[in-house]
Amino acid sequence: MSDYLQQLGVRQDTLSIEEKAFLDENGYLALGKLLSDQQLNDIRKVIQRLLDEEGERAGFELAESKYIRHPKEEGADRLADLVNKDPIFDIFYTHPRVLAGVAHVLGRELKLSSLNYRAALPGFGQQKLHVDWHEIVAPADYKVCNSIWLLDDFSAANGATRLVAGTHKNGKLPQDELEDQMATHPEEIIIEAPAGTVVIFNSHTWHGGTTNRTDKARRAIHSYFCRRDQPQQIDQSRYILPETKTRLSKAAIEVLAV
Ligand SMILES: O=C(O)CCC(=O)C(=O)O
Repeated sequence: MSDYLQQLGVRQDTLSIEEKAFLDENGYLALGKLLSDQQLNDIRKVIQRLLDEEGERAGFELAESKYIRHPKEEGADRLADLVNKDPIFDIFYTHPRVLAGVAHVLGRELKLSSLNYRAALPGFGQQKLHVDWHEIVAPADYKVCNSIWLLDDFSAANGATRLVAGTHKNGKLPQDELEDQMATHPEEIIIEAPAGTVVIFNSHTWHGGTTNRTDKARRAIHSYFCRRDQPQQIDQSRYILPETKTRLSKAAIEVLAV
């Protein structure tokens, strides 16, 4: 294990053999509830404060990135660069179980790509089934891996994420295979789980948002990682603030690769 992962508490057995096998086979893994109800309440308050403060500008960092093709999404609230917006978000890229899952997919040389918030607003949220990479990659040559942190209970009704298990290994891209990427896929599964749950998914697994048919926002944070030899979605060196550098451990700074 790389030193910085070890220092952050990642061990060979941080994920069980069964969990690793499930992730290999299906391209995703539910890690259980990693955030307490108190943490969830505190995080939701900070998110609301940022949405109020940033208003129309919210998520502007996405538009500044050349690695994000669709920075704006109708009916979705977005916030970006959470790394520099409150210490409450430190856990999202230093939690040993998340790092162990990402390291299992990408190998030990990994870094944070972006830490963003996405909420599917009532009536919106359906996305194309997609992968987060522009081309097919060989199995075991994965470049990107995501973790979704549920800030609300996810259900089939409120715009939970969908995934087509095993597609990270099929050597096919959804845009080449599907007539309608927006349509429900016969084999898709919906992540239904309580708030506080974290689900890792290999970003080469076909996935996407679904429509929120309730009257409340469906909120989540995406802690998105890439291999160390790949560009970050949000250039962490460009945005890092002195107070973030002072606050974080050397190992956490390594995860940001700044
Ligand atoms: O928030 C979700 O449910 C999935 C979001 C996603 O895959 C994306 O924005 O690319």
